[in-house]
Amino acid sequence: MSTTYSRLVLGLLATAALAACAGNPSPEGAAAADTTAGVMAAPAADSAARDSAMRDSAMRARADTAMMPPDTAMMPDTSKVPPDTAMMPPDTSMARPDTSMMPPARDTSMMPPRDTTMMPRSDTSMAMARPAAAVTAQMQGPAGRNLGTLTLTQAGGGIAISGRLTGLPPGEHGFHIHTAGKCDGPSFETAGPHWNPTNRGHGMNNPAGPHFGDLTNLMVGEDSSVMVQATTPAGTMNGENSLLDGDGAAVVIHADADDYQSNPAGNSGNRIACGVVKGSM
Ligand SMILES: [Cu+2]
Repeated sequence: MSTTYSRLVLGLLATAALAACAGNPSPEGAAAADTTAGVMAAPAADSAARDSAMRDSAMRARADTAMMPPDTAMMPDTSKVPPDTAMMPPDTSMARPDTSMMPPARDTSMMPPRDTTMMPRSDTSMAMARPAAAVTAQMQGPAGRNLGTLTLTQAGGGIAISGRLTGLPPGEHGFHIHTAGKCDGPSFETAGPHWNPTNRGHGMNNPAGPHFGDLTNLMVGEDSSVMVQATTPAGTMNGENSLLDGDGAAVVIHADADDYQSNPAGNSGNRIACGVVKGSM
């Protein structure tokens, strides 16, 4: 076989292979073209070398036979597309774990408190008030000074009140929930009488008592602060005879100690602090 004839055969084979390759842009197709054309650089690992070798082969074939379509020499470039495309799925799969990891982290931190507070209550009337599942009373002095915030929660047979207050006169002070959600200083008379939906007498030591709103006296320290931890003898946040009724409620502190039996407020004197109960559960 003469050199010229051999080149002609190789050129024809390369043309056929490249034409086939054009219809199959996969790297496997390009590799098949290399093998069929007998290109010496075929073992080269990188596609750049392979492209270069194929281009050389195509140019030789064109020079010898003039049968090679000009644009066929460009075809090996299409073999560069599949590698780029093959890189994209890993990128997409990399983004997926990040997205799937983040929502659970948020959900885990947010869900338990809501679930825990929502679970015991199953009646539909409370479902309406779910967005703000907290009830508080920001206590203020006669001139409007902020003394601290108390938190109210449903606790067994009554309403539990807790929090830290400051700026109060040291000593023992009557402490009640009054029936109206209004705290107009300096007398706070707008808070009305004690929360007493069942019309009982005042005080735990009163045979006819107590009021739902009766609480144990606050013992304010010499530093004028007190840690409040008290529970009403009865009452609920919602439903019949509830704290969160139409006119609301207020937490009130008196100047003197409550004797737990005298009507209507245990001889506890003036109202020196008041906080409107706000929120819902
Ligand atoms: Cu009172």
